[in-house]
Amino acid sequence: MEITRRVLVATTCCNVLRRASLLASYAPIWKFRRSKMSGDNTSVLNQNLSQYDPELYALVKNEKRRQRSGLEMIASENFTSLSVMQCLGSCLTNKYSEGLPGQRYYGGNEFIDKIEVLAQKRALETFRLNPEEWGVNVQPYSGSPANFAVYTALTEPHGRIMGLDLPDGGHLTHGFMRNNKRISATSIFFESMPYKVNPVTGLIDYDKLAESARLFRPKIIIAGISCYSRCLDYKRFREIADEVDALLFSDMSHVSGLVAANVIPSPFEYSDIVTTTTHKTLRGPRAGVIFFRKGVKSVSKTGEKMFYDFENRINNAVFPALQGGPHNHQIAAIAVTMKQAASSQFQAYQQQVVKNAKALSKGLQECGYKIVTDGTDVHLILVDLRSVGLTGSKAEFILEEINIACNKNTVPGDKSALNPSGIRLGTPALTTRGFQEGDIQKVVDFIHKGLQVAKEIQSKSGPKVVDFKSVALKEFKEKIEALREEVNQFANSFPIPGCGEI
Ligand code: DSN
Repeated sequence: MEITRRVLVATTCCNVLRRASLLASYAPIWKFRRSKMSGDNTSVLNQNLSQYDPELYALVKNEKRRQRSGLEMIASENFTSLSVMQCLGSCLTNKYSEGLPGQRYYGGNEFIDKIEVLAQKRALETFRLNPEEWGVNVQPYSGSPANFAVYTALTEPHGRIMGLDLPDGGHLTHGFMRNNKRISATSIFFESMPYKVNPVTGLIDYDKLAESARLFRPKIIIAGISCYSRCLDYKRFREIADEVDALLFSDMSHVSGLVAANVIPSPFEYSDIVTTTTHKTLRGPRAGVIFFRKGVKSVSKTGEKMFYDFENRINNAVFPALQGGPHNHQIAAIAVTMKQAASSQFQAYQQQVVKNAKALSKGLQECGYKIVTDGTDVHLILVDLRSVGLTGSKAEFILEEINIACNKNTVPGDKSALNPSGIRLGTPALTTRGFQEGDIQKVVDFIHKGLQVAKEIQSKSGPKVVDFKSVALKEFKEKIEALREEVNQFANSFPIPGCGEI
């Protein structure tokens, strides 16, 4: 017995020793694998961007410097928060989760499901929607895929859609085509007939829209803008849609932050479907969201209930029809954004965005510039430069030279989209940095000084943009540099949120 026990102990010890020496012989391989694959701080995969790729790091740093030392006035841009950026740079980017929460095609989605459900819940709460009446899909990669999913879901190929024409302030994805050339996929795959603004007032001509809709009989009417400074009349859109038996689809991308904060009228009361990007006034990640009506649509005289059938159609259009795996880092960032957008600070921010846009409009009018529609209700203005003999391209160029970022834009009545007569200016990004009306007056001064220089240059160069740029860079270099320095100093005195290490 004793012998047997000794033999057993000896054998076990031998086995342990043999295993230990075997393990020891593998150790270098493991070490190599660990350092190669993960976990080890010396591994390439764990290096900071600054260490691993100084070339790219320097470019990102330069972009950060540009954002901080300039005045960001592109109406569709904003500075998002640190929490949003942390979601975007998180491990969530590693995960595949095709399908919807609870019905995925991949395992390991316990937490991803919770994140997506949280984003959905908060999205509905932020826009004060009853979950019995509205559903939401938070998976679209951005605004264009969201809008394309809506058409895919709600109409057949070549189905008819009507949106505001791009040169009149609409968006590419509202069916843009030009001179019989189909530019946007939304006009390639669907039949598009645009509606217009009144060329004198710059306001949407709802009577003409109604007239065209009666003839065209669209399946979908789109209430949405990319450059329009007045609130949309959603009630009127609904009446027109009902008259021709069309669906009303509102794309509130530009104004969704203002809607969340209850600063302008909401499209939800009158719309069947609402989309938004989440990175404009809403100040979140670059992503898209689709809201759709659900539940009881109507009850017949005999008490029979009719139900909306958008939910499956929209969800299936997003995945599997158009997209693959959702971008879970974006979805988490949407959840954070919706939490922020429901706060009282966010409401105060949006009120200031509009106050600043009004101050910008008034200040430029006082300097002699014509503002389309004579003002604004929202976060942007459209400056008609015909009043001062300049074009949008020249203004955009000179303002960029002095570190004010904006974009050239068509104004009502423009013949060419390639040589537009206006610039679009927005206040969301500046307001995020803490600008108030007094600061906006300073911005007005900079813009006016820049455009005065542009006029001087033009009087020497003549009308061609190429000559204008050449004269500007050769003969007005010092004047431009001095003005740029003033802008830099002013801009640098305001903080930018959301920028971590880089
Ligand atoms: N490109 C955006 C804008 O500037 O309005 C819309 O997608």
